[in-house]
Amino acid sequence: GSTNQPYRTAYHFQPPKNWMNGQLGLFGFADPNGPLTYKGFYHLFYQYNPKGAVWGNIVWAHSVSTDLVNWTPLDHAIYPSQPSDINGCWSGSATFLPGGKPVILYTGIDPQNRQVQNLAKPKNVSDPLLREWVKLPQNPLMAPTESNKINSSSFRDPTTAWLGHDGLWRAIIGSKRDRRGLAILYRSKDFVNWVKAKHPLYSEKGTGMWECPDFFPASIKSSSGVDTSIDGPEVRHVLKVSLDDTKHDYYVIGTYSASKDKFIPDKGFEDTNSVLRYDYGKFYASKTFYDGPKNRRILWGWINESSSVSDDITKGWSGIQAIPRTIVLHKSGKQLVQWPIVEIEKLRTNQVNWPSKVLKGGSILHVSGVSAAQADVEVSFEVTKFEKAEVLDPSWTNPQLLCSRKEASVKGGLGPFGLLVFASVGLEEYTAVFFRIFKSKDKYVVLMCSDQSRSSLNKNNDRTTYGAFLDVDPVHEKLSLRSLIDHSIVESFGGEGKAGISARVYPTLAINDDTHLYAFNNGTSSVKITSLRAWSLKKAHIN
Ligand code: DQQ
Repeated sequence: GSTNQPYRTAYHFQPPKNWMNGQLGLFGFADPNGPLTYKGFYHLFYQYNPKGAVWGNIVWAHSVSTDLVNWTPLDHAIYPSQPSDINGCWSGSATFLPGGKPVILYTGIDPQNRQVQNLAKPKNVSDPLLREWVKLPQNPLMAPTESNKINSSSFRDPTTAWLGHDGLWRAIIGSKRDRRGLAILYRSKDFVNWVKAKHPLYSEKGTGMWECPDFFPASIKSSSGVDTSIDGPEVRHVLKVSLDDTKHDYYVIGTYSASKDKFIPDKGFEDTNSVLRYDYGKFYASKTFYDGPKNRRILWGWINESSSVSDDITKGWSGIQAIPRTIVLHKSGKQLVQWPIVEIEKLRTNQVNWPSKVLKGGSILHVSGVSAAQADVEVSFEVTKFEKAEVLDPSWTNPQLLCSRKEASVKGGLGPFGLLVFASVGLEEYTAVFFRIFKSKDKYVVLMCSDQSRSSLNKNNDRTTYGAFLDVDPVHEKLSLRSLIDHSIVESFGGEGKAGISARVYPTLAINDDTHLYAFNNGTSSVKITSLRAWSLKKAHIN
């Protein structure tokens, strides 16, 4: 219940408790694997430890949904059963074969602890729940050998495959050689016999191991999603990798050269410092899938805890999934834009609607009428007094460092202004999600921060502050912020989805009904709230 489990979420995906093994609901889970839609159901498979709240004993757990909000658990879909996966069933992806039959490529850990790639097929394709999966006797289909020089402890997480005009399927697998991250490319005519290509699809020196790569097209014309095999002048391609070293997901936009079977990043992305992130807080091992019936591409990401391992074991669970996000290419072609799936809005209730109001420098306004531990807030700001903006020092290139240097408590000219979420009534605890506007040579720069430094009186949590630069021109555009708040998580979107920041927090006072929400401005000059809408969110039925 919510009294002894104040951090359990109400509408984020979490696995069912495993009471059967007699432990106190111990489980842990991670990467979303092979999400797909089939015969009216969404399927989420995820890395799951049936035996504890820490990583280990990995199987593919399985839940289904008709709306991506409410979820029903099923039996584990894939678990160790043959030599090629006897030591673990790690991440992978689903692909639809012609005729609409799904198959799963996943990494297995073999008796020598080598990482190899396996194929599983539904036992019964007429079962919309896809409950049982059978593994190919030919597994593994891809393995490290003496001659292919693949590093057997760095060869994992096959992507959804795409079909070329030559009739060959392609999939990439994350890897590294020394410190060079690799997207190793394999091709196949029949999805069973896979041949390694001479060159990787893409590689980058100095980046370390690439986990959970994702490679997909995005339309330059519309906000509709496109299926993974679509190619041509109307799409750009996106390559995402999860860097094992930093535990962040990075993406690059570019061109897929089908003739060379290579990915060529756009100008501006060549430099490793210019790559973008889906989320500048906690968000890892993410994966997209094409939702055909709704014609959109959806991004799933795993968000782990910021609490100590012993706290995770005490509460008996670890890890949640971010709210699925629709992703589209921004019209500039320079970045992706993401937004929580529209279905989450059906949980909204008790709308609060503010008329436009001035938020004076130094003020804090209570947003009353919502259950602030379980809420959705959208706020837009208008800024006029640009002469008050602080000058951006050219050495301030790292937004996360800048946010931690200039936390919410540090008074500025234009900002900090934004929301205090998970706030206790005496403000002993709060998490601040806010903007600051700086003046640089010829433009204004918007910094977006999520400051966890005062989030909990329990200092035993990771309270790192996160930040991102937001590509919004505050002179001509409104500055918007949306935050999804759910007991121990706040997922924030700035600039209508141009930047996301997700944070896990564990307040001790600001829990359940003692949680409050405020709008604040700790700058010297006032800003205007042009609109603020907030809702309580109902609990979803999850597992
Ligand atoms: N988690 C899986 C791996 C993957 C990693 C193992 C990413 O396949 O590389 O549980 O979090």
